[in-house]
Amino acid sequence: MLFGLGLISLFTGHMASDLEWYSHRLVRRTLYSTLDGNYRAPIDVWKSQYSQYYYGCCERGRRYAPAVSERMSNGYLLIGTSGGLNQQRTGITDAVVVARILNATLVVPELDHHSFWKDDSDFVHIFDVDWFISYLAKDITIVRRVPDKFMRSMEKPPYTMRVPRKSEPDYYLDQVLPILLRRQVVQLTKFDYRLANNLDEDLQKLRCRVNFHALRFTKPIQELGQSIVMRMHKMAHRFIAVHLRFESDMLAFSGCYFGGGEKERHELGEIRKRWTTLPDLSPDGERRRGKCPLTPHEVGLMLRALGFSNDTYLYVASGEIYGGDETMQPLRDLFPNIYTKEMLAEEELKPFLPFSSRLAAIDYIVCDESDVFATNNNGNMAKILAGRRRYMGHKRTIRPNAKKLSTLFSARHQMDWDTFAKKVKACQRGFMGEPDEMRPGRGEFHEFPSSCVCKRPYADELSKEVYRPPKLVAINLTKADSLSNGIRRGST
Ligand SMILES: *[C@@H]1O[C@H](CO)[C@@H](O)[C@H](O)[C@H]1NC(C)=O
Ligand SMILES: *[C@@H]1O[C@H](CO)[C@@H](O)[C@H](O)[C@H]1NC(C)=O
Ligand SMILES: CC(=O)N[C@H]1CO[C@H](CO)[C@@H](O)[C@@H]1O
Repeated sequence: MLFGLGLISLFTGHMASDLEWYSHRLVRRTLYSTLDGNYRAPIDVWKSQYSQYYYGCCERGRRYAPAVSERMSNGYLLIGTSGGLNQQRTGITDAVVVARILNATLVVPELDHHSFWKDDSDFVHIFDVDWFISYLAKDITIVRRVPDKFMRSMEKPPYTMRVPRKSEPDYYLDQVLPILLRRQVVQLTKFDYRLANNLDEDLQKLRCRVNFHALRFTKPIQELGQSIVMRMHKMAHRFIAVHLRFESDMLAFSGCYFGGGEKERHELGEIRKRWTTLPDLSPDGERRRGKCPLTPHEVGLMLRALGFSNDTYLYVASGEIYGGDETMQPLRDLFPNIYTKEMLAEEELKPFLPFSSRLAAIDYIVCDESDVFATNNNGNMAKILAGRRRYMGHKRTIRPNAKKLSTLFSARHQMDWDTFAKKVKACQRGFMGEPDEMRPGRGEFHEFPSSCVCKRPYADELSKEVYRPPKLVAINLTKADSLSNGIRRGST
């Protein structure tokens, strides 16, 4: 099989990377199989052992064309983003790439003020706009607004259109470019994830430059976020940030049942009436399909089962938790050291309180800087941060395998703790933020920015070892030994 793949890799670069993936995977399997013959070695819950072999990379290629100047560009692109902070981030990222594809001048995007999150903040309130413009100066030209003299000379208001989600670059060249050339100003509305998942490498790397570098929060947001991180680190050498989506609206929308009896069914049912077009869902069916966010209690059980001890410090990033303290108590019982931004920065937080996006940005910073990031959901923030943390050196990121865990949670009382813990570990394999969990090109680019994750030369050395198994076993037994010791120490 390897020989076949190797041959194909002579012809296409793409297959070559698949081959690397396979061989790397094989090495890991061999590694694990030396431990108990069952590919089930424990992993270090705080840090991926393989992260050191990868680094983020998104430099411009050598033949990358310079940015088109405002004077030479094909026109001005106005963008209206949609959704909450993280959905808007994907929109801004794709807006930059679309401007590059069209040789357009990008006007600083407008943020959505009417989403569920209702926030009047503009781009300049959330993101450092000067940095955004200058960081991307070699990619595209960005201006704060369409020049006045231009606006005055326009006979009609700007042409407005809404492109389908995940459109190919050709769609923009065929459908948007002719209008841009004719009208000189085009406005794209409801703009979030509007470019295809797979683009050519230059454009994927541009996505990473925008998302991971050009979009920097404003100074007040950055400073408060960092000081909360410092306060956490002052108390604990390392901490887990847990992002809990457990607001009543969100739970009602999911159609799931969370064990709160008639009271919950009634309350969430009432909220659900707000949306007239929601389909009738079976709560059990949704749970089995892995569509339900974990309860705070379930998140706690998962983390404890994975091996985090009860003295671990947790930072909880969330909106208003449905059921409040009562819902949080079971998590607090499992992890007594729980902190939130409200607890760590009560006074300093006040100016931010009216702005949900700025609050979300502060949580984003703390979650990004945490040693371990865990979520109870698979929403936009979870995806965006999972991708970012891969790029930033595969910092441990734990996302629940809700489909498998749901069965396990419902059978929790039919087994002892050790059996439960072992099964949770097995369920979570492939959901721990390890470098090779996903094949390059699979998944959403924001979650797994494979074009912007490079391997250090040593990783290739390691891959080659697969052809010499005896030596491999000798090498890695040593490593595996110290690893499993680390785990045993960590869980006591
Ligand atoms: C954009 O400009 C480059 C040169 O910088 C040119 O090769 C390309 O064809 C232009 N594309 C469009 C859509 O104008
Ligand atoms: C952790 O659990 C142990 C018993 O297993 C208990 O003695 C200790 O007080 C707990 N620590 C915290 C911080 O609750
Ligand atoms: C040949 C080789 O790289 N062996 C390594 C196996 O792992 C141990 C423990 O980390 C290293 O000390 C060896 O150098």
